[in-house]
Amino acid sequence: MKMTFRWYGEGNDKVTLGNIKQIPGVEGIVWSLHDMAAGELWSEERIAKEKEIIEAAGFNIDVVESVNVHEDIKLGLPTRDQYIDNYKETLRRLAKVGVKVVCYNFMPVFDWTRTDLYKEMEDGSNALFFEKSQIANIDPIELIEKISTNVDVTMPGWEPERLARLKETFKQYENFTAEDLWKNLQYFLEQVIPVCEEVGIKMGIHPDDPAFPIFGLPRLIINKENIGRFLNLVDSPYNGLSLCTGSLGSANNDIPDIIDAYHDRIHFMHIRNVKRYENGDFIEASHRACDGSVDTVKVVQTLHKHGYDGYVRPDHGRHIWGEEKWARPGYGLYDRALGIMYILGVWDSVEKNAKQS
Ligand SMILES: [Mn+2]
Repeated sequence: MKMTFRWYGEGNDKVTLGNIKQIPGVEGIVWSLHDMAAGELWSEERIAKEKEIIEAAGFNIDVVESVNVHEDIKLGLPTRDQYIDNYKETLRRLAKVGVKVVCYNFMPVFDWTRTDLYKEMEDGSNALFFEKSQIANIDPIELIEKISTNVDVTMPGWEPERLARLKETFKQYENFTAEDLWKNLQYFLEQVIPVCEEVGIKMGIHPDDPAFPIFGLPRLIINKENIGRFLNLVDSPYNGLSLCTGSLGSANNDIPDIIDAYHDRIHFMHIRNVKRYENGDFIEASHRACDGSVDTVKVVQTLHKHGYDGYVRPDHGRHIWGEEKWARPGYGLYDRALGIMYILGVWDSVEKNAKQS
């Protein structure tokens, strides 16, 4: 298991590389060029610059999250081919500087959805919250406006250019079915995976978040059965998963069982916990197993059992010790660092037991 930490780049993240360096065990930075619109070709200069900054701080650049997929590809429009060509060329350029894994998702319109980015918990920390009844009664555009008003950073998946076109995009998805989306995903993979095989980049799709349909939009990567279908669309080790325990944990999925079934296709793990309530609400809890609905101990044990040597990162953390005043929603420093220590603590103890027996 290779530990990593997501970082938004110089001037775009108040957490510094120096901060991250002091967290035990972190080998790599999960990065992206966050100002690139989906479908845009990444410049070689910008890639080289990012590599230089990250490597100078003593980290590897092996994992990119994300190279975003243009909406026209998901919609299957005739214009998709130019964006797929850009995607392939970006992958070639990333491979050239040593990138090994690219994370992406194939969710229509939104990358992720919550109803509150600063829900206060009993202990005074706060976290991202999803209240099901709010989603049922609100127009998606109104929701995004409501919850993003007090956030002064651009969040991945909610870029201004994407939000500006929201109404139009929703219109394009009228009468669009899950089968349409499967077909367009297959088309994309059939184009992109041969390039990955050639240049040595492993693609890891991120599950849909939350892992159930919202706003009438189809969702594909939401459970074991659909993940199996996805892997068979193009049956290549380069067509794999960024398995996120938080996203899959928003619905009643047996995540250790999913790891058992598909471990050889997992290239990247997002490990975090969520606490699900009976009414369908969920909140992002600490990484500790007893604090949420995901058995994070069993997740790490299962990875160890299969000799997992891919990349891992703690996923979202709560805001603690007042960092909601400066940190990105879900991407503060402290709780993610605590998450790393929990994951490594479980891993090290399992490793020690395995060696003794
Ligand atoms: Mn995730």
